[in-house]
Amino acid sequence: MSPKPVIIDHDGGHDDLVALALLLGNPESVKVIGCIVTDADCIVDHAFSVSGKLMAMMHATEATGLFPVAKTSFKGVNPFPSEWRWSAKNMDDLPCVNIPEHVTIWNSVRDQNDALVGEEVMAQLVMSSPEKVIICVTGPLSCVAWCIEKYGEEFCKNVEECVIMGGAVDVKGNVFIDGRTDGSAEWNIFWDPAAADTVLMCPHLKKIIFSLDSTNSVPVTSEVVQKFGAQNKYLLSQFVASTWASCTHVELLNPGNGYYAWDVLTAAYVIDRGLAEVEAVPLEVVVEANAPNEGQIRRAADGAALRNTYLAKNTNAEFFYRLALDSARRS
Ligand code: AGV
Ligand code: CA
Repeated sequence: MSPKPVIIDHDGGHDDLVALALLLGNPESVKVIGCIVTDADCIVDHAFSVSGKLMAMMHATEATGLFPVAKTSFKGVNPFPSEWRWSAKNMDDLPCVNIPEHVTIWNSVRDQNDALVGEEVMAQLVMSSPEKVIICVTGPLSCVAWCIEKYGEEFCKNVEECVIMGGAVDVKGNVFIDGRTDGSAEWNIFWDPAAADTVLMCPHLKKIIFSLDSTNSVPVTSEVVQKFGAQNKYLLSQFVASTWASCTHVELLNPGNGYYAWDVLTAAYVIDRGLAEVEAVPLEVVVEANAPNEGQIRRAADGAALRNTYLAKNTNAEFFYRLALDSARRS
């Protein structure tokens, strides 16, 4: 089977960029045709740069194709904590993504990508694709919502499915702001609840949701990260391991609220459906501004058939970690 066309729509966190690396490391199964970056869990110029450097690295060493890397214009309703937003800056400085010959490739296409508008690029890539496209969303849903609102069915009919990291359904969320939130929302949805509402309510778009219910099975642990030492000769492996290595302290600082491979699991499912099971579950978003549970995703009373939403469950964690290790033996 020829590789499936995939757009990754991310927001520049550690695991967003590992998710991109994982997709790029599986060219037999997926062909990345676009990378859309939003100024949410990052400062967007840094995440734009790391994305381009990874693309260039894989182009130089594995002959994967170049594709548009485009920043969106969205600003969140509820911004991410500013201290989280610097991680892409650190990734941009890693030696493995700064090999001179690779950076030269990125620099030769950087300006033309810098001039793009992410939301327009997503719409055009989807609507002009000869084959239906999979969209892997590892940040807020603002861009997909914009495409639905602007182009409706013309856009939706060429999307195979949208595989989304977001929300917490039967488990606690991860937005804890003292005196403001009750901890039921998850950050990607909280950033732009109205966008999540537009996407979840759209009957024409098939959604597969990796909420905290499924991602809680895949913490980023020292045990997993240290296994990458055995394959450190590969640049892609160096990138994944260095990036994940800067996340393993989070659980120690905040027991029970550590760093997970949220986005990486979501992207891995695009590569291999064996990683989780899915169940049709009607979901709705709390959009009320300033409510303690603003941005919560919860089970809706009805509308299962209409909403076209599937919730991932029963994650196969061992299989996931193995896939992450295997995929990184490239470049
Ligand atoms: O809620 C998970 C989402 C994922 O898309 N992001 C991080 C992943 O990229 C927000 C987030 C939750 N906890 C975080 C987050 C933390 N401790 N540091 C950075 N981002
Ligand atoms: Ca993310």
